[in-house]
Amino acid sequence: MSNQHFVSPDLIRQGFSRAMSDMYREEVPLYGTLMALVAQVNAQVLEQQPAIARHLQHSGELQRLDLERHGAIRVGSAAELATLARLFAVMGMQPVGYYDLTPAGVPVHSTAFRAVHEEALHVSPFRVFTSLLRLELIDNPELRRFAEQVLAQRSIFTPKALELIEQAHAQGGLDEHDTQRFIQEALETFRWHHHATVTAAQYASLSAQHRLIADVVAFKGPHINHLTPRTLDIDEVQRLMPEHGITPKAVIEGPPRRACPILLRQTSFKALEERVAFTDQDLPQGSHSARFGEIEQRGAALTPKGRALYDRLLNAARDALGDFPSESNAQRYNQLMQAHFDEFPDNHDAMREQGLAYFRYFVSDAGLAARHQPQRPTTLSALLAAGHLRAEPLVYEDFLPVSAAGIFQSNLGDDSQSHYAAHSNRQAFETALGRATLDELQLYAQTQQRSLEQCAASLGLPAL
Ligand code: OOG
Ligand code: NI
Repeated sequence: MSNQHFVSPDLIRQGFSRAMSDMYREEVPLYGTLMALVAQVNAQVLEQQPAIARHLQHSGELQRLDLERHGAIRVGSAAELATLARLFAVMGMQPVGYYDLTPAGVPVHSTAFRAVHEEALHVSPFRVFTSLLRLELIDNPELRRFAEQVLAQRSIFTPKALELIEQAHAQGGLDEHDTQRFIQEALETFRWHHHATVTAAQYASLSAQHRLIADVVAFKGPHINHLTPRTLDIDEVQRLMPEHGITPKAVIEGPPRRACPILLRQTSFKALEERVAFTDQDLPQGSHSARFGEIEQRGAALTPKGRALYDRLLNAARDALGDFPSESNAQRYNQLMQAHFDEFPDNHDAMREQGLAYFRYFVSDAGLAARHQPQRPTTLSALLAAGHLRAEPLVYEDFLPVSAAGIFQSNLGDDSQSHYAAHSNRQAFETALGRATLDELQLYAQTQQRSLEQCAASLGLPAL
């Protein structure tokens, strides 16, 4: 069959991300408020800081900024995770990274489904942080069996979604008509359900084991629990949130504020209490909180060396605090973070020269104009110094385990600290997923390498 009528997976993802955002805004009006606030602050930053606007224009991030968001879901079984991987693959999303949340007392391990090539990311950087419940961590065998049984009985995908996933994989794509249908059907998996699949008493015992277990097991599907827009100034949005009736968590997760942002900074606000009906109730009489709001600011992707430095400084600041960051020690935590991160160079040249971050290289007009001059520079550093090449840091497309744990914790309530002796188990996760997760560092290195090769080709140089 000819594939010329297939819609590109990148456009399917773009359409799906929009449809998801529309659905969530309808379900959670506060998300609309947050989107408006983020858009307002982003416009202000672009107007007041032309250097940032220029950088985002050069790197292509400006064009994708308003489309940019991530969501999160939690599933209960290997079969659910494996089918989700096939669903996301239809939209060009692959599992990147492995995050073990058990050290932070959250009984899940996770990956992020996202596009992997810079051109695909440019069309739609939509990502979904996807967690698999580790049922083996439920220490009560009876409750564990009950949870397994309940999960085995549900199907989180509509029959038509399953059919279209199979069709897309068999044919190698979907045409326009099937794409629209696929988006609508796939959306159903992520919808909120007011009716639980267990009785009030069963919900209570699942919740007593861990609130997250109740959230995954007691409902028909893995409702999207937040959608996070990208802001250019997270401190400013955090400051303005209370004026809009939103109370953010006490500390911003991730690195401190810097002139040159790195990795990812995030803050969230508490889950909503929502009315739900248990199977022994006709009307919604119970309540459950799962859905919350979050914002993020993204910065440069770090190399293994940069990441090791980040992890060391973060751990040192947290050790010095001696406790989990919270409302009561937020100010001291911020001071400690600022002080420790003094050691992390805060300008792009130093970050590049010391090999701390990944960059993309672009040929400048001057570089092109000089390409036939015999005396022109030919090494990377000389080309940069002469202004023939420009370097832009690669934006971090992934997540951070310590931050994710903080986001989980703040939304589950502070009473839910649990301790698990279990080890991280990437292999079990990948067996459930039905494939290996991709290494994010390799993806950044490949993008950097491709940009060097393109620059070399445009300048007529053998290699850079
Ligand atoms: C996911 C929490 C992690 C992030 O941005 O790090 C997360 C969840 O609560 O399911 O969304
Ligand atoms: Ni998130």
